[in-house]
Amino acid sequence: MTDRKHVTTPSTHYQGKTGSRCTRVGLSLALLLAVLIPGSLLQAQQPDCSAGRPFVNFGNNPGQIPVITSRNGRLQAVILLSDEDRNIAGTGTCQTQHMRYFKGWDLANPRPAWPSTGDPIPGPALRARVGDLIEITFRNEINYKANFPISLDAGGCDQSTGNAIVNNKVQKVPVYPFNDTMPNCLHGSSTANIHFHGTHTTPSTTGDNVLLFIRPAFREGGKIEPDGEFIGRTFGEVFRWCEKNGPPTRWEQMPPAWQQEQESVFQKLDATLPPNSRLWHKNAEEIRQGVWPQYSIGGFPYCFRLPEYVPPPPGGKAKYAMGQAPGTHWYHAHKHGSTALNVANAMTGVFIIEGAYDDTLRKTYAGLEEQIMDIQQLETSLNVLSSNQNPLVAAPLSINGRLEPVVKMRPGQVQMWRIVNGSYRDIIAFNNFTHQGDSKPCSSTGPCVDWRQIAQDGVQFKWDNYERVGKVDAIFALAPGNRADLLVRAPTSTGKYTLGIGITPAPNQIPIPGTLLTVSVEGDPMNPPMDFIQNMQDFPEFPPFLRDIDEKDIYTRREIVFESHPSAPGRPGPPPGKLTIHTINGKQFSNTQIDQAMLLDSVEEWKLVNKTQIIAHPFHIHINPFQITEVYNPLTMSDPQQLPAPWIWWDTIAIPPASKTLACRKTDSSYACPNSSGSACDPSKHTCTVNNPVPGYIKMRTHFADFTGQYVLHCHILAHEDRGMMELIEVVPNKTLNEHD
Ligand SMILES: [Cu+2]
Repeated sequence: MTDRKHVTTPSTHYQGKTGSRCTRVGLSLALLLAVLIPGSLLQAQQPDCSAGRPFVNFGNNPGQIPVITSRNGRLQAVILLSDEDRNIAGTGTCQTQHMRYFKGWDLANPRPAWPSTGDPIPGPALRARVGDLIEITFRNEINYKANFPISLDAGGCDQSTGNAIVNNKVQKVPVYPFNDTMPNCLHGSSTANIHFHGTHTTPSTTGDNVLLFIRPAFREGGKIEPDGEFIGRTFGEVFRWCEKNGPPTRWEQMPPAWQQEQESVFQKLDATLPPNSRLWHKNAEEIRQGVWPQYSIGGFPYCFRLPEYVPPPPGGKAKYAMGQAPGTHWYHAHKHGSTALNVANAMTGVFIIEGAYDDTLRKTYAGLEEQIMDIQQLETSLNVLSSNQNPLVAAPLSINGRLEPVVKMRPGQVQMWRIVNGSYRDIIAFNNFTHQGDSKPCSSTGPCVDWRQIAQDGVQFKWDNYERVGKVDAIFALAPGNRADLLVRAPTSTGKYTLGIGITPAPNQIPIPGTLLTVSVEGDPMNPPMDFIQNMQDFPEFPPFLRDIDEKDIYTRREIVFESHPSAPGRPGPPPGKLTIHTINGKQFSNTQIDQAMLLDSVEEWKLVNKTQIIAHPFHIHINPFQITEVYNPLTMSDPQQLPAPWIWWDTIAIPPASKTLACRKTDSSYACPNSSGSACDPSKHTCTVNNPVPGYIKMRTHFADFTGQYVLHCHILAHEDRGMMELIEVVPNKTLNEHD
């Protein structure tokens, strides 16, 4: 590492107090001859980040990461955002870093033992059922004064410098923000909120509202304001109101004590800040206009329902209704400007929403054992430059806070694995299991652990797709934000098997091989051995609201273009001192401009285009999932591919990158370049090279059912989102629903 061009950032402003390691900023500063300078290592004792420790599941046994389960139709949880020292693995390193984290508990069981292993574990798993009301007391108690002094979203972009050797001398050099500007830059990392990724609910007020900025509680003289007791009491009132009336729609519906406290605490904080960083007047103006205020301090009461599907009444006005799809969803911090850093700090958790899907699986498999896996890519400072330049420096992947953990299975057992790619950056291809030690694919060496996929992004497969896509050991890939449910089957004999993956920020690159976990098959064999589901009647029934969206129902079509603009033409990366600008339809995010407006209860078809080479920007839209009907990857497909129905539902999809190398089209006797450039096809590779990159694309269909309001679509490479690759969108009321049938 020392002979590469390298800059360290020993004290970037967005790091914690003990932040001390190389951020692996892949700068190509031509004038610098930089070498790695080790930072001061503040380690009281040797931290343990070793690979191969036991897998820590979510559950309510000692040592497990808690699961908070709904009762009587309500999930009542406290999620606390705080900070502590945790051990974080780098490439071959293990260091104690000060990190932000979520922890939480059931309101009925305040502050149970929280596993304190030093591992950067995710927040608690939430387990609710379709139809439930979700009541979450979110408290932000980050000690910003002591530990993250320049993290308040009160000023401009984060600034960081690094030490580099220039002309044989150690010098401070700027490494951020260069040409990034507010609000599309990394900033304000102690402000947070929670996105409930995969929920079909209201995006407004106390729902899945990512436009909220929730600051840490105010600290003065050893006290915090508002404190947990006050929050608990006033939010209790909010939830009782919400149970009766649904989510509040106006600020005046919040308890007067909360309204007054927010104003008073904001004004106290404002008095300590320069005028352009003060916030209360912005809230006051929104409240005056009857708009839900954007800023909170110390906490926020999330209250929303996960709707059960109710068919639109025959002859009625609404044509479409969606229910919440039961499945593996997740939650994570989503404050613009700090989403990537907060998710990299482990501010994520799994959100399991149960329904008929789970009932059938448990009927088919009595005592079905589940492994819940939150894949993380942990960092305390971000490398915003490397994702399109040097994929080799990605942070390692861990599961539930541990590297390559060992999952136990009994011989002949089938388990259900709920896998969330909660990494902030990388795409993971699930390749195969191999016998530990020999690295040979099991298919060539005898019985092995194998899998079949049963759900994508928290939406169950239809039986046809279980047979077609969920074949035994079929390779699949999860972009950041994607989920998969698998049935995993152990062989009837004992042994150890490793799960081989490929890690890449782009499918057009050769993935870096790695190991995600090991399965140790041990203990009493299952008698009789369990097997994959073989009969349609044992497979979860497909709900009617997930039927295919018909072409004749499409009301309108749009094109959404993702493009990263290098700051200098013809260069693989930005020039010295410049960063790539990430845009959607040619512009960066603005919180004052609606980029797409859709009519409630309408069906649309969108072409998601990627004009960037190398990077497969993962498109994600909140509130409603979509069906993918067509794919074009210019590198691998000579023509766009129509996908066979029934189509799989997704809420995040990596769009194939643009390419100058094109797959040639097969003709009767030879291969022809699909582009009209006249380029010749390489006879061995069947590819041709053209001058202008040909964009990749995905076509998807969706309906904007049930909920109006403003929310976002964005790239799920989260530093791209923070740096502007996001659109503000709105579903607007449909007058025909009121006036005509
Ligand atoms: Cu992106």
